[in-house]
Amino acid sequence: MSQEHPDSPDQDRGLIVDPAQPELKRPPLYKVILLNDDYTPMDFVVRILEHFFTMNREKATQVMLHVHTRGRGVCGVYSHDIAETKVAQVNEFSRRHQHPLLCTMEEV
Ligand code: TYC
Repeated sequence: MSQEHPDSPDQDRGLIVDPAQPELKRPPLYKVILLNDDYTPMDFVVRILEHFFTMNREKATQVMLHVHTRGRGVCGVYSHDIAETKVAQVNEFSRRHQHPLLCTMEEV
């Protein structure tokens, strides 16, 4: 009586099965980038960095000064949806306060 499972060794016909590797690619990450301009007050930029990127005053001031002198700077690295939300929140907040400050994102 042969009630064995088809995969059992006794039924093996020498076929080597290469199990498919699951495709597990890490989701891409995005840098949220702040751009310099000539008009947005420095303390407004510091407030943005404290509020939307949970930086303390010292870190926020350091990042603001980096953007001011270098033209752009990274505020943080996030998944696509979080980065997109941060960019929208910062740009909307800036517009509402009538400042030209711009925030953007790019893949890491
Ligand atoms: N350059 C602005 C000024 O001199 C300050 C500033 C810093 C603006 C960073 C935007 O992302 C910015 N008032």
